[in-house]
Amino acid sequence: MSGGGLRVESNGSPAGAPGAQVIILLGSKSDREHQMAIARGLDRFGVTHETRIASAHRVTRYLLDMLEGYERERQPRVYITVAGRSNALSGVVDANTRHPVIACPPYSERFGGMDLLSTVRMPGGVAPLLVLEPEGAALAAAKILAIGDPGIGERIAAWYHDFREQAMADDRAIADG
Ligand code: RP5
Repeated sequence: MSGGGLRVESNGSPAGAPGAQVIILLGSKSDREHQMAIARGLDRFGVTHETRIASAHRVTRYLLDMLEGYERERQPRVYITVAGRSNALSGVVDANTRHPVIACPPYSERFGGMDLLSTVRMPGGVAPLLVLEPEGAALAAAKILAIGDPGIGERIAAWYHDFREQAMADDRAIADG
């Protein structure tokens, strides 16, 4: 366990490039529901994933130690960061890794949805991608890892095939009354 953190899930899937992996990083265990939707999306494409909890505000040093441990490893990785309210996590992780970071903050309608602004603007040299839907974040991460892993790419292509078939079937069903 890198950094000695609480590891809440690892699907241990054998699929994917040797070692290709998504790390889902949560700011709090209260982000678990969002995390589960991301995990389901990654499972759909056979992408190995692991979940950790490390708030950038509350346990900064702990988070940096955790990232340092991951950075020492050579495997292809994408981070998906999930933190609400004031999202320091996505920017701090992005500034401390060579891997792509996808920010996927949990839904919040409080304060007119203002929390989202903390993920939209970043300082120079800090560039987490932003995907708001958990299934979309999983798909984006899978596509990034598919660059080095044709198996993931094939599963994505198969999923798109079924997705389009369903969309056309919906049209036929409504046209046939
Ligand atoms: C952030 O604020 C968490 O990532 C979560 O989305 C939200 C609420 O956190 P807690 O109330 O569980 O600390 O810190």
